[in-house]
Amino acid sequence: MAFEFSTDRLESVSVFLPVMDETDSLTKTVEVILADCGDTIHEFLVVVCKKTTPASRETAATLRARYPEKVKVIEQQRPFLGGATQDAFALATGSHFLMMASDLETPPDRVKEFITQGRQHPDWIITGSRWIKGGGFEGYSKFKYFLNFIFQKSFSLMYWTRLSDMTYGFRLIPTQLVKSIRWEEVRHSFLFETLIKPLKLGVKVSEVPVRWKARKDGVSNNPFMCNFEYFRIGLKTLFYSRDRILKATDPAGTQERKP
Ligand SMILES: Nc1nc2c(ncn2[C@@H]2O[C@H](COP(=O)(O)OP(=O)(O)O)[C@@H](O)[C@H]2O)c(=O)[nH]1
Ligand SMILES: [Mg+2]
Repeated sequence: MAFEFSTDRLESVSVFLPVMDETDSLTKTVEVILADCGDTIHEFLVVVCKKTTPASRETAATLRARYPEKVKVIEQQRPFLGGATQDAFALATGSHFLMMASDLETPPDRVKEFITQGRQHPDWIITGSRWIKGGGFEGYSKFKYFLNFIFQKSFSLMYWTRLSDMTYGFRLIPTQLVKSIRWEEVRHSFLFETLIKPLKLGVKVSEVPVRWKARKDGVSNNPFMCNFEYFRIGLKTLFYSRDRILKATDPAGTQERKP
């Protein structure tokens, strides 16, 4: 039986923007999204950490001053990209949560398409795919392209799904769902975890084609060796029960139980 939750409308979106060394690309991301679908955007959760550069912090502060009712700048508490996302999950108040990056590798002009599909299927996950028709890679290393292909094929077989891209961190998820799940990963492998755990719960997922283009602003913060963590969470989750995936709640359903 699929996990039941009561998101029956896309009312507003909380946009997650993690920042390390981005400046102009962060500004462009916010501007494009506001121009295309500003009415639906409830908030931008800009998450900064100790390693975020002074120039990026300044860019975030400028955006906050320009759009004080929309932009929130958050000091991250949990470590790495997965930790930054989990911090934002806890604070999000829109009906839906949009995971993306601020380096333009998650092109902001595609956000409107995610929202259109999210309105049609408010209780589904809408996820970006670089592997379906209309999507693609530009400036991705040949080696990573090959590994990514093998990884996607292997895990789509294991999870028995037609999904073509389970690791791209460009994804619209009902906020109620992200707050119900017990998350584990803190690095980039978290991007994969946010798809496979809902899949195991029976949540439906649809794909939006996206052309991925290598960033010009700043550099990647995903050490190659961390790619192995994707296998760990992918294999573990395959054997999880629904109770292992969901957070435990008290009988009134208002408080989390401590592990
Ligand atoms: N706040 C925060 N942002 C991060 C962290 N790691 C990565 N990011 C941001 O998350 C986005 C995706 O990370 P990136 O390093 O480009 O990963 P890649 O595209 O998979 O190589 C970028 O906008 C980064 O600036 C982190 O530990 N904390
Ligand atoms: Mg990137």
